[in-house]
Amino acid sequence: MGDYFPNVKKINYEGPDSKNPLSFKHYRADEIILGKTMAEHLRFSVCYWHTLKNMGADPFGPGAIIREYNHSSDPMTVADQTMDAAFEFFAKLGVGFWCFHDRDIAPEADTLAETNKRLDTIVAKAKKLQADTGIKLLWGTTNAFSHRRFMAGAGTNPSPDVFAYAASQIKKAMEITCELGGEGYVFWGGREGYDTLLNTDMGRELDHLALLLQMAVDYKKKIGFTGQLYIEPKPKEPTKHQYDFDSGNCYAFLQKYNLVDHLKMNIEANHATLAGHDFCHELEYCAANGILGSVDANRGDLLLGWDTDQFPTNLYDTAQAMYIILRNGGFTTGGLNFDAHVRRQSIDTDDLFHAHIGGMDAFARGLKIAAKMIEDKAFEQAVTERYKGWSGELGAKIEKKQVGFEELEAYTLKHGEPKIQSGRQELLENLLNEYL
Ligand code: XLS
Ligand code: NI
Ligand code: NI
Repeated sequence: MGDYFPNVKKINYEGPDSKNPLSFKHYRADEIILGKTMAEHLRFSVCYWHTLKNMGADPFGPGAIIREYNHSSDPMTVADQTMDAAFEFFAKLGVGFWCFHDRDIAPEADTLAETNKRLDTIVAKAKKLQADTGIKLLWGTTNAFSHRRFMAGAGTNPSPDVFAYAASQIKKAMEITCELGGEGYVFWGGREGYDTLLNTDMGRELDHLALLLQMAVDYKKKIGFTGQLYIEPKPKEPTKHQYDFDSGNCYAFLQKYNLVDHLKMNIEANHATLAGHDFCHELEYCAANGILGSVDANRGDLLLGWDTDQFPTNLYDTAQAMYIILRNGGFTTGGLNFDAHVRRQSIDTDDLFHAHIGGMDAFARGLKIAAKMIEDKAFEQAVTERYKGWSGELGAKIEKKQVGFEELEAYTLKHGEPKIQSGRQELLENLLNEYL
């Protein structure tokens, strides 16, 4: 491990009264909530691409952040030092997991063979650091969107040669994820979408995307990789219209191509809002359909309207998100991965710690609030009450498919105008605020 963050020691829980900004006020890894530790519930993960590699570049200028591990002119020295810095950071923060894209951890060389060799070198190092620290890989993924060869997509590229390149890259990324004991593997559609329909055969592109995923499912079996596969929906950016628009859209795609048993969703908060939903809508949709897998924990900025990938700080969101996640049985293979980066002006290494500490405390509070909401059953009772008609005779007959239009018409003619009830939204919103 490195010594790239010398000013920061291990971050400890000091409680809500502490004035030390480099401490947790709410996240106490071993505190038991509803029968599990906070660490087991929250399964925090640091992402390599933002936390280690993002230097604050935006569409108007290059990065403004300078990191000690990033100085060498030799790209493999940078990769090696970055891995040391990464594990120093993970360990000081006290997270259990990390995530990476293949190209984050080792730079691309002139040929695929040479690139894969570089990956092997870095993966051997990561494996050792994982063993030394006990930090595990939540998921791995492929960057098949940055290189110019992927400008028109990877699986949906008009060229089968580019499709083949993407497949080769995913093959290797799945192998190294398996080698590192990864608990999952993510497919974010990168540039799988279109900028104009005038040059696009949408039906064919969707068929190809499904073929690529089917190959991944087959190869997973072949190499004995037992991690969970996920799709990460996102509606736009970089293309005007990404095919994996939202979880509803992805679910339809998976069903059409018989992939639904093999992939779950990795829901990113900022992608949910870009799709015109909110974070909780996407989580609840997945929970309702048995496809909730993992979470990219971040937030957007309503006024900017793009994927700003900010750290989550909003308790209203984290509490309601944890309420959904807990009622769905909690995470199994998934976790809360901070797919978030500090702002361009946050140039100090301390800022990286403040960002993650804030996100972890926001979710720790969310967890505690959600646990209390579950224990009190107030919201559960309100929902049960609202649907209680369905436990009566008529509701049961409809749900059991014992009646059709004719029987329901006869019932309505007999009983007349239905009784209606208040939705009680304001009451419930006020109640939620009592918990915050
Ligand atoms: C980009 C995505 C990406 C995925 C992993 O918007 O969020 O970071 O999480 O490829
Ligand atoms: Ni993401
Ligand atoms: Ni994002």
